[in-house]
Amino acid sequence: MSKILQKLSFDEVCDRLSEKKNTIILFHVRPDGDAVGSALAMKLLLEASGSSAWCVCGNEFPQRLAFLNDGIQKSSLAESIPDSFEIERVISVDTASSSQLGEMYEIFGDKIDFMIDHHAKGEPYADYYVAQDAAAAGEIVFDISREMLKRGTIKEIPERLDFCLYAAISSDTGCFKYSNVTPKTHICSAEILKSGIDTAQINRLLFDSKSMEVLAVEKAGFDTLKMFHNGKIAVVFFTYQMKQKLGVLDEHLETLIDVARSVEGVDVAVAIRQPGPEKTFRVSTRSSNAVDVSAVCSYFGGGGHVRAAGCTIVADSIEHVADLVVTEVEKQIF
Ligand SMILES: [Mn+2]
Repeated sequence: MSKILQKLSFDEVCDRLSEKKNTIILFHVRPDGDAVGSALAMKLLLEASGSSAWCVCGNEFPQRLAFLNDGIQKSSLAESIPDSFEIERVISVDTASSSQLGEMYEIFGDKIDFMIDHHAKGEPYADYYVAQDAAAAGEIVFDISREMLKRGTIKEIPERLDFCLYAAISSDTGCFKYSNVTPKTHICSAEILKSGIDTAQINRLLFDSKSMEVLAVEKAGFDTLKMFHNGKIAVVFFTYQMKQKLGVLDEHLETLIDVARSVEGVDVAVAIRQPGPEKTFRVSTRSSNAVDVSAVCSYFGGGGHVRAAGCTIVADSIEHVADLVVTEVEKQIF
């Protein structure tokens, strides 16, 4: 029997979070700046309100985001939960569907109290608060933090909280460049800036500095670039063989899609990568105009936002995956 999931109001979320409980905060696999930033901010917030909290993910905190978790929590793996930590509550942030929790769903799935998210096309797996107009989960955690301050649940905004939230918001908006940015996004950021954190440094670390591994991936990815539909669709590949040859990790492949997206005239960018030797391919898509890539990815069982979505496809070759995806994108263009 599946339990009936309840849609929560903002106040109900704040009420539940105000209860002092040892809390596990889950966030999605292949974590990005929003997942890590909003989870860490939630930990700081809960600790300030008298709860204990620990962030957990199926993957380790990515190396490139180490500036966020450094000094707050060393590891995000389930093994890192202290033995003395008696779990009383499990929540998730920035995670639209249970599959995005990876193996953590098997461990914690039936214990999740509620989820806080901002994705339009998710499948709730617990009681949920989903603010689809929020550019990042960080924006929601920002609102919660200010509400808890107003209520007196916390006495002050914890040190580092705004730092984590700014990184979360900047990360999910591509440094305030994407179409998900709203006046509210800037209002949150303006409030955060008042705390005097070095936002230029955060943005440099998030966007203007890349490891040699990431640059090697982009270089190799550039050589695979293929254009379709009169230059409106750009596709880049990254096979398991390339991954082994360059000795890079999955976390180094995140900007691969930017190679396709940066080509002049491109409306839809597609990055296809093969994480392991199996014929299972991860597809990321980005749209710069009205093309709904979440519809494309939903067709293959995935999901995401209108302009940023992903799916997994099993096929005999990476070229075949490209054909399948391009055909679906073309249906959306017309
Ligand atoms: Mn997000």
